[in-house]
Amino acid sequence: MTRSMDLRPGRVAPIAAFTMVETLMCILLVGGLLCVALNTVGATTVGQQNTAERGHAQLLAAALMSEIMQQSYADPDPSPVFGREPLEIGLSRALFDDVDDYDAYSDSPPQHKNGTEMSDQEGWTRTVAVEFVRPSDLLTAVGLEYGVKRITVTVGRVGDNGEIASMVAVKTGGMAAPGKKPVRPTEPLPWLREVL
Ligand SMILES: [Ca+2]
Ligand SMILES: [Ca+2]
Repeated sequence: MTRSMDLRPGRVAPIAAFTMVETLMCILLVGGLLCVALNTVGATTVGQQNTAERGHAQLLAAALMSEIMQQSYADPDPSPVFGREPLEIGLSRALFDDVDDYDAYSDSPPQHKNGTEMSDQEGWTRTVAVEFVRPSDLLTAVGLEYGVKRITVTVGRVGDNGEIASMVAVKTGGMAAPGKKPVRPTEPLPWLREVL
């Protein structure tokens, strides 16, 4: 941009201006900065949406887990089974009264316990898995009962294979509802072992 100016009398001083190359360089520079800014804004927006989705999914999982944890460890019927007892098979959870009734349960959109759909929850789905675990190893599902059931609630979007949020809790035979005979663990629970 620096040029020598002809200041002799009668000469008209040239007007300072950008060359075509300088103009193109400015356009490229501004365009590049604009792209970076838009990408940053886009990434921030997507991050906020993901955080909001995850928080919503966690609330849906917590609502169902809270309901499950209020149930008995085992059905009070004389012949309880793992899963739903015969009279509890239906479209809603209204008759569920022990934690393993919820095994393989799913709802989409999420429902209240009486079977009514939650408002404005279209597109969400919840699934439940209930498994036996050993008191000494809550991470590994086993085929025999040791007095501990692990409950996993998973929440996701319909059509998506991945989960957005999940929640895990355990229920022991010592947590039976009032009037229900507790199932005695066949080995001490880890925290009981430390106390004893
Ligand atoms: Ca049951
Ligand atoms: Ca039951």
